[in-house]
Amino acid sequence: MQDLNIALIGGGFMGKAHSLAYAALPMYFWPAPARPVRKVLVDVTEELAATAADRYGWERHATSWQDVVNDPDIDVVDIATPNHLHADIAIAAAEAGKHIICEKPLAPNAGDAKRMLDAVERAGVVSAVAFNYRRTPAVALAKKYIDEGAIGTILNFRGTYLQDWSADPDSPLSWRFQKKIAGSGAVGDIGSHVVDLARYLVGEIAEVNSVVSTFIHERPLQASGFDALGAATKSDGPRGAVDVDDEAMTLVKFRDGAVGSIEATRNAWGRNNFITFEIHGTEGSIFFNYENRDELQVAFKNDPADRRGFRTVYTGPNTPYGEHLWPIPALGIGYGETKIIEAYEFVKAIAEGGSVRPDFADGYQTALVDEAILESGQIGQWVQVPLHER
Ligand code: NAI
Ligand code: SOE
Repeated sequence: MQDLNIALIGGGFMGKAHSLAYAALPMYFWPAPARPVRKVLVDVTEELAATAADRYGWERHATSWQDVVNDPDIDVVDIATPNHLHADIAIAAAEAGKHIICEKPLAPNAGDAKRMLDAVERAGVVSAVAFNYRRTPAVALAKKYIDEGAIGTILNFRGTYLQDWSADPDSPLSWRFQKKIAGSGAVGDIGSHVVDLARYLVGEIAEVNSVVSTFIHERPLQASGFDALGAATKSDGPRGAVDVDDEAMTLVKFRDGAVGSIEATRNAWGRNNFITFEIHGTEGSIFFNYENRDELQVAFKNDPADRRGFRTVYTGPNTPYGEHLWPIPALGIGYGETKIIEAYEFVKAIAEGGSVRPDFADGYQTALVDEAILESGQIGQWVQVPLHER
């Protein structure tokens, strides 16, 4: 089995998730397409890098991503830093001939995303953007039903991503609330996941009409660089300005005629990781809620009239990826499994000399949709989304 030497840049929340995925990949997918070797983890200080490398099982640690992406021993660069660093790291890694997986959003803006796409295309390396919710088995099952025509022609997509980790104005001004680092707020951070699901399940978005709001205008300054996701609230001390959105409601028109809506907010008390979609087709409907991620709800027009209605299908060994996961439906799929499947698809593409979706072209197209949402929010009108032809 071929070894793939990985360099992970960023040892925070996603550093942990990606480390887990590389360690677990061969336990789930056996024989593995290649064996990911956790070679080097990079973070900003010696202490952060050493601790994360030790905790997450990396052979060594470093504090300069520049040195690491040029290391001939490294095959893959995995970018798990805040958004403003994605472009510089990815472009340098592509120029050094490394395969790249980059966390979402691909970049803080579409211009940077395009530069990243150009770099990987020039270098001919495999690229992936980490929209991992596509990898939830129930979402893959929804895609299978749609591709098989089980719900007919899609008419309507209604998607949400609702969270409350930052609904408290006393939660800190982490990098996610700073435009120069994040690019945008709820739009790029969580709305982008729903845009990815909409593109995956329905197709390309042609136009958007959005209301984009910021309800919490300032937050307590925080000392450390990583984002504790609302965990370190502080009611006294200096505050700084939030210069990104925290809520966006969007009407969408898809290129093939379907319509829909996408809602993203960080102010939804009681909602945690409330990623949902309901899709209506001419032959039936599908509903998914990530908070119950083992389940897909389906309703079919051709069911007998006295039995028609939503029913629940639990994912398991007979649904996508199931043979590699757990032997009985509803044992429980978690966030970790979505990342393991994501890592598997990426590693398989490298081992087979192929490609994987979502790739940097997908990340760029999603960034174009995000940018149109932000522009529509500013001008209060429908905005057309440019289409990047693959
Ligand atoms: P975090 O704040 O938990 O961790 C970021 C890490 O990057 C920190 O350890 C920080 O010290 C490190 N870092 C910062 N500058 C660096 C540099 N120059 N070199 C090396 N390391 C550096 O952030 P989190 O939540 O892990 O987010 C990272 C990325 O992952 C973001 O792009 C975010 O949008 C994305 N993300 C994606 C998720 C998903 O579900 N796909 C979930 C959470 C985050
Ligand atoms: C915070 O909103 C966050 O960590 C996002 O950055 C991730 O993309 C999402 O999947 C979980 O929530």
